[in-house]
Amino acid sequence: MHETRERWSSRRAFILAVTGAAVGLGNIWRFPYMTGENGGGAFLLLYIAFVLLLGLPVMMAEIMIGRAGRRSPSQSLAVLARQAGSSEQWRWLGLFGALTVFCILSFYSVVSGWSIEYLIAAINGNFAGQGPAEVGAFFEGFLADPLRMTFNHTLFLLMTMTVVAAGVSTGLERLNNLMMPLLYLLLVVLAIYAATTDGFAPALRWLFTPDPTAISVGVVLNAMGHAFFTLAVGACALMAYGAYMPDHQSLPRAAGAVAVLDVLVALLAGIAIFSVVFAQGIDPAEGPGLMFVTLPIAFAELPWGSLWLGLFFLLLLLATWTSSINLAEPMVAGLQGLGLRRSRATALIAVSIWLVGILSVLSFSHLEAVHIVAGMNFFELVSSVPSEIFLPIGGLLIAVFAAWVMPRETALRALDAGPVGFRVWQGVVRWVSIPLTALVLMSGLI
Ligand code: TYR
Repeated sequence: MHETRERWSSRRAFILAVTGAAVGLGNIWRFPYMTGENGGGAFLLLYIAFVLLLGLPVMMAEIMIGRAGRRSPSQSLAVLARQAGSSEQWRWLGLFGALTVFCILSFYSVVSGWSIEYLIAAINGNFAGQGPAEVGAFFEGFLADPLRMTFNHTLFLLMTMTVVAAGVSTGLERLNNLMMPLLYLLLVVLAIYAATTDGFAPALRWLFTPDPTAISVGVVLNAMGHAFFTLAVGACALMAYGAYMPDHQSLPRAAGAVAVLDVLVALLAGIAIFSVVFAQGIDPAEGPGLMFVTLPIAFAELPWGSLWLGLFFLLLLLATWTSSINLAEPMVAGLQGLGLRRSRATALIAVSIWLVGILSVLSFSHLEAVHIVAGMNFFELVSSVPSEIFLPIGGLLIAVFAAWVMPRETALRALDAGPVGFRVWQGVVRWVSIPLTALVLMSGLI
């Protein structure tokens, strides 16, 4: 396949697109419940350290490869490897990325479907004046209803695949322009509301005073996986977006902006959610339901609560939409690289993801007690192993390729940060990101 000529229309459009991929369930749903399950402040500290030391430099590596190759991830890797006199087998890394995003999207679509349910319930005013018990019961009732969940999963997947089939950059740009600022605004409103509750002070204490005794190998592994997940790094999906990056744009600046915007969303969501947790005496380690039982309670206490809540789930839905489009893109680009038409490739991926997603749907009812490995049911498995193990492995290989294999001149040009910027980036990736990821992965696997 030849180089793609498609480009994001501006530097801002590129930053918005990558932020769209990064900001999603990871920030608003996964971050709070992972923090709750992994001991609060200690997890937050580790997660931020990993974002800075691993996520950000590897994000640059990943986008850089796409930008230098200007093809689908596998093809970019193969072409650049050939240029460097290395093995074209590097193309398999693109395939491994596709496997990773496949697993992630299969559960991501299901959980995003939960937002659809909540959006409708909010508009109908179902949560008005309700406390933790009623909101919890609503959530339980919904989880026990595989048909409703399948319906939402189907709807969400259709939304995603319609945009993907049309080609990513056009539709997505307009969507991002509108949604991102609104999402921030709403999160700030929520955080301000949180500051007026009794739970605010304990929430800040829980989030910002790390307890070193809470740190274990598992917590470190989870924090590292989450840093990759939240930045959408490690599955070659950003590589696919890098292929459309305009020519004159500093990559470190763009990636830095994305990381700041991404962490900010997580922090705002965390502050809002944990304020409710502590004000209402909810268990922080509640698990994947944490956001879905806390936020309706918070909004119910605001004037015009149902309206705010509906708006919030609408924005969350849009945020997860832009992420899932990014998740689907490398698979579709990959199949297209094999000669399939874009529409066919999209349909094939959509049907496969839908089918596997059903297993996640059933993990909350019929298959709840069916443990696949290590006591995890299907949903628990796909929502943890691909993020915590596959993304770091992919990220590690991407980093090795960019910092050790790619020809220096090509890499220098693709980073677009001058010789000094390049040396700093390369030094950090070679001597910090790669060894650290390998070390954490190994201790986790042992
Ligand atoms: N970053 C997204 C989120 O936080 C999830 C994601 C992961 C998106 C990997 C894309 C990707 O390639 O919700």
